[in-house]
Amino acid sequence: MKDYQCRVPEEYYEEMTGGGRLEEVTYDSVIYCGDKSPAKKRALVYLPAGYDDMSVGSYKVLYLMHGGGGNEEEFIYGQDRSLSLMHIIDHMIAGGELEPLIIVTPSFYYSAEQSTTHDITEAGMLTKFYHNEFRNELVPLIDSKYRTIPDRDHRAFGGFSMGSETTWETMLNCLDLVKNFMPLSGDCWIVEQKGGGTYPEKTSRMMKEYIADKGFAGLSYNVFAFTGDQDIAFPALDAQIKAMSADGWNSDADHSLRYGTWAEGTHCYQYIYEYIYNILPDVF
Ligand code: FER
Repeated sequence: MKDYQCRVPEEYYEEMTGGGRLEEVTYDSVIYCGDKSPAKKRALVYLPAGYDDMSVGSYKVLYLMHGGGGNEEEFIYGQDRSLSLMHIIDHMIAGGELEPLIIVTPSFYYSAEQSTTHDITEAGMLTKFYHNEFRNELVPLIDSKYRTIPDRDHRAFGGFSMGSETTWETMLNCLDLVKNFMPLSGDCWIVEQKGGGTYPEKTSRMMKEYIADKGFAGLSYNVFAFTGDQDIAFPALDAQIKAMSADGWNSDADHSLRYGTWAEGTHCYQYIYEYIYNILPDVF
């Protein structure tokens, strides 16, 4: 079995000639986590090399959510604005390690104009509500504006830290829209803040009940979680995944929960990129 411990090759961090390009989309949404007042939202869209060649066809879409205090640019640009993730993805596609795909990086914060102060309780509320915008505004916009394959098998949602919490909430609420999930370094807060760690069995049970209540019980899923053993989210995510595994979440090819850890990985994008390099080819 693959152990998903390969390092991103050094040269993958360098810009590649003939790589993909970035666009941005802006759209009207509302403050779902509040008074439903209007909100202007923004997302970056990575289009792979060859996208402009109309004969190539349609693409899978990966949605990636940033962590607490971040914004829609953070995942792709990196905190140092070096565009590392875009370069890595370009190289992976060029090397045949990854099928071309579209990547969309939205934000769970209120609006594109508002600067964010990182309050973890507030972030926890926003991540819980984000799925509304995903379903009502973002997915319809992306599927109408770009040549996507608009079905659940060809959509994935992943995120880092509070974006991982968003990933779990998206799974619970939008399993009809998305089959594939990549929660990285963050547990599910359905019970309480960091409840995947404090109440792992209850978290697993409540997630199952929630999915059943939504009428999603029979749907297939493919979850690939990853974190580092020195990550502040390790205790919570590790406990949650172990409880989910014991609870039958990884039962067959159509109900798959995979999990990996990285020695000495801490809570930062540098390691998140290593995880994505290793697991993304197997996420769809
Ligand atoms: C976690 C540990 C930390 C987690 C999120 C965080 C969603 C976020 C910390 C921060 O944003 O400061 O298990 O899971």
